[in-house]
Amino acid sequence: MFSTVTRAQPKFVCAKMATRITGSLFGSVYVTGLQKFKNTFATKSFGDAPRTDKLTLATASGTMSMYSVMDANGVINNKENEPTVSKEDAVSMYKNMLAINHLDQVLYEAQRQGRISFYMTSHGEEALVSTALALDPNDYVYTQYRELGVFLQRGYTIDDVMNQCFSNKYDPAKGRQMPVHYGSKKLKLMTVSSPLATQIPQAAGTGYALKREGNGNVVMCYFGDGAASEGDFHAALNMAATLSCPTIFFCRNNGYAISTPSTEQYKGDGIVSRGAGYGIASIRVDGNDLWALYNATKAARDYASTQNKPVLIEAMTYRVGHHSTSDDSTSYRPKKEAEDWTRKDNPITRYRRWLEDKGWWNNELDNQERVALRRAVLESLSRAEKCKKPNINYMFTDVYDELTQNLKEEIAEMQQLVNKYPDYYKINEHSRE
Ligand SMILES: Cc1ncc(C[n+]2csc(CCOP(=O)(O)OP(=O)(O)O)c2C)c(N)n1
Ligand SMILES: [Mg+2]
Repeated sequence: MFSTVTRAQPKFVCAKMATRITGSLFGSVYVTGLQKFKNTFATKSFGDAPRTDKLTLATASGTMSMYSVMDANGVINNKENEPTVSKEDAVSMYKNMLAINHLDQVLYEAQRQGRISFYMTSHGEEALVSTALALDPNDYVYTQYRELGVFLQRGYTIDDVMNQCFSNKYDPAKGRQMPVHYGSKKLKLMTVSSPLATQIPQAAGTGYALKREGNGNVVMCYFGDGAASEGDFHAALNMAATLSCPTIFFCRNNGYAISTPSTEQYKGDGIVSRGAGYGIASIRVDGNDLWALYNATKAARDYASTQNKPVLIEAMTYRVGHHSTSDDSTSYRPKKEAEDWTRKDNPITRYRRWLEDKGWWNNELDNQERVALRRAVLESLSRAEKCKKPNINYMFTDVYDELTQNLKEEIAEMQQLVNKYPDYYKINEHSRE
């Protein structure tokens, strides 16, 4: 379909073409469907390895199948795989997918107008909302930055998004983070951190702590195909496997890491094949198929929670937008590529067709929702923009429980300076609270 940039993992590998990994390095590994998380390794220890007199430099070959539930028209392939969720939950996911689009549009433009400093869209990866629904509210979640849908589905509001992006006095990060670095203690959503992959070992550690607590809660950790090339990814998977941590490692393989296509990112069978090397149950999923993501996450959650073991999920999707407001993707991929994905495999239209077939959605509701969302997003932006900035003293707080003597002196010095040049430092724009 895309001649210029071929992905290492063609998204829609024909079922007949897709083969299992049977290379002797891997033994026979993994998962073909729900409730079938298997992890059978030929080699448990050196002593157990079967002997051979054949000298072979083995390589794993083949492509792991991609679990899917719905076709491009939103029709369920096998009715047994259709999840049972309430109408309320099903509709809330669709509304959140639309909300992502509206927030992305408005905030992208706001950055272009110089009203916020930076933005990253989640275009094309909206189906992720269902992974949030599949978790328990008490599970812990680590994200990378392109998981706005997960935040919304867990209860992060449009106002929360705006307050964070505008770094105003209601921003929970108190103005200390770039836009899109969301976080919520209440919703157990760890704050996004800019250095790639740092969240992955943290999630392994949190999984270990949850196991010790023994409440059956798990950790969900999202990251990109590019982040999976960091050493932290490998350290985290090994740690989670050896320490038996109930952590779900969720890779959004969207075909690019800024301008680096997946074809240049790795040479194996994507990210999922790495799970086998660490002894981790793994599954590849169609990342634009909302129900496949839901089922896979639910099964992974059950497995992690009951077995106290990690799981690796690789979701195949496509980054439709530019990497960020600092990027112009037309310089490294044809514009048509993104347009084709939006037209031929759009997670929102796929899911909308399912909802309509169910009789839970229609054109009229769709139009109403879009108008309401547009208004809600614009009103929220205008409120957030008018709000005062955080108190400047927040530059010094929250590192130590109590301010140290030298920090107190620095605050006093700063106060003197800003009082002397109030216009230069625009001190009236900051809250005194
Ligand atoms: C340690 C580190 N190296 C490099 C970067 C710069 N950087 C930011 S995002 C990114 C690409 C990440 O791609 P991927 O993990 O595939 O996520 P995607 O943007 O595709 O969602 C890079 C290289 C960084 N933030 N941190
Ligand atoms: Mg990527």
